[in-house]
Amino acid sequence: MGCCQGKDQYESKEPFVRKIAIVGNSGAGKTCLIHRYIHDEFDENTTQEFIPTALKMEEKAQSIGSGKEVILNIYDTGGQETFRHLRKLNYPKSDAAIICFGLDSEESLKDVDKNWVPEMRRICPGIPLLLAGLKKDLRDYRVYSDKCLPESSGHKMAKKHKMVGYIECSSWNSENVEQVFFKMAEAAAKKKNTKKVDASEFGS
Ligand SMILES: Nc1nc2c(ncn2[C@@H]2O[C@H](COP(=O)(O)OP(=O)(O)OP(=O)(O)O)[C@@H](O)[C@H]2O)c(=O)[nH]1
Ligand SMILES: [Mg+2]
Repeated sequence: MGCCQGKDQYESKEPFVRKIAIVGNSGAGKTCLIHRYIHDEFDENTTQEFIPTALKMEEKAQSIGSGKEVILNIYDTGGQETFRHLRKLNYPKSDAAIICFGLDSEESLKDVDKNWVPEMRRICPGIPLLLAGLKKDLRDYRVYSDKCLPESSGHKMAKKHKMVGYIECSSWNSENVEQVFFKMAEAAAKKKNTKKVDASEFGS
């Protein structure tokens, strides 16, 4: 076995690469989550004008403890229906996925159940999925707090789909953002022999 594969790779101190897909409804806050993680700042441009993503890749080395590092190739996929085909072309070879919803949007949580988990499970069977509830800061504002989903609904959804966990975070104030990627990197690093599926099998 080569130095960059399977058990040897996870146990070695050398950094290795994992492809992480970030999926969820348009407007859930995926691009802001990645921007906060990579640049440690809130993406202020998004407050002036909402710019939907098509597809974007960012890279960052994430420590997973005991001196080990994983290079995360983070694929930001646009949640809009227009980008459905582009998303599906990009999913294969993902080692793990963060499925996102906005804590202020019940519809975005319903779509985790209806669209995002089934889509990922079908195209990337067996990869670890982490559920992330975004915009946690909105709970601190009285005008939004009543509208925000309770923490229990995220835990319930993660349990239903046997995801590796549920984390609520805020790209606005950075709460728990690092934890989301730490948890995902850890799970992706442990995952071996992911079944790779060719995108051409899935049509549009
Ligand atoms: N209050 C608050 N607003 C946020 C947060 N994250 C994102 N937003 C806002 O939510 C909106 C959508 O954010 P994006 O990150 O662009 O959403 P997206 O999921 O990437 O959307 P698509 O690219 O279309 O799939 C923007 O107006 C952001 O400013 C957050 O943590 N807190
Ligand atoms: Mg985006």
